[in-house]
Amino acid sequence: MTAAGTYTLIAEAAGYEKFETQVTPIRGGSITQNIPMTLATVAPGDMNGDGAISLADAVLALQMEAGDLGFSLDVHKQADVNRDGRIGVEEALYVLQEASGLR
Ligand SMILES: [Ca+2]
Ligand SMILES: [Ca+2]
Repeated sequence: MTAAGTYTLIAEAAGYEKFETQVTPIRGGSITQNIPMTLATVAPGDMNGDGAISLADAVLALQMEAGDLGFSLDVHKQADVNRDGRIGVEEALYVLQEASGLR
C-alpha cells in the first residue's frame, strides 16, 4: 500500500524532454495522466541527441546517407546542419570538422 500524499510523476525517454508533474493518488481510485512528449532540442550535427558532437554522430549521418532512410526516431531533425531535410554527407563532414576542432 502506498502512503497518502502527493507524488512526483516523471517520464523520461531518449531524445525527448523530461516530463514531470505532481499527482495525488486517492485511495481505491486511479489516475490518468496525459504525458506530452516534446522532442529535445539538439545542436546541429548532434544526430543522437546526447549533447555532444562526436564520431558517433558522423557514423549515424553516414548510415543515413547509405540507407537513404530519411529521418528516424534515433536521429533528430534539428541535427540537419544545412536544413535541406536530409541527413547525409554534409552532416558527417560538419561533425568531423566540429569533433576535430576545425570549426
Ligand atoms: Ca551526439
Ligand atoms: Ca542536411
